[in-house]
Amino acid sequence: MKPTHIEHIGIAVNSIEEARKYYEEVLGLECYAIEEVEDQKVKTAFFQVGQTKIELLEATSEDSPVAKYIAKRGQGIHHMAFAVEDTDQALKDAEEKGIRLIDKKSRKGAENLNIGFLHPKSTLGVLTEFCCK
Ligand code: CMX
Repeated sequence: MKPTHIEHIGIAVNSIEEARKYYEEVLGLECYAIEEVEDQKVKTAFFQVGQTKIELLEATSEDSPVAKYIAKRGQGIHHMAFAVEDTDQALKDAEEKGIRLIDKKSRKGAENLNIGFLHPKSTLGVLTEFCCK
């Protein structure tokens, strides 16, 4: 398993409608998609920056991981996602190296990617995602 690039950086925000103004009006980026991921209890908004995307994350319910994150730490960088060839294989490789998994198997995330998370307590405090098409 060797990540090819950073696929996206997830940023927890209180409101996409409010937060997108900074990305659009100050950074001059274009929001090319807004999508709700029911399974993850988030609404997402995407901005492309080279090979990498910025993914704004707004909680859609009080028990959303993003709502819990903001309640504890405030708005900010929530996770980093690496593009890998095969998410299930990458999860397996990480587990074999002693990393605690959140997802034993990949699931469908935004943009129909196959995603899987590693636990931040096992990855130096950075919630880490693998994803592939
Ligand atoms: N980054 C770093 N640390 C985090 C974190 C994050 N995003 N979220 C939680 N933590 C830390 C907490 O600060 C806490 O640490 P302390 O015990 O030192 O206080 C610890 O992890 C446990 O956190 P918690 O608030 O008790 O929350 P849970 O254990 O219930 O859940 C986690 C934490 C990471 C397992 C959960 O948020 C999760 O499963 N995340 C993966 C799914 C997800 O985040 N989906 C949203 C985005 C999906 C998308 O991009 O489509």
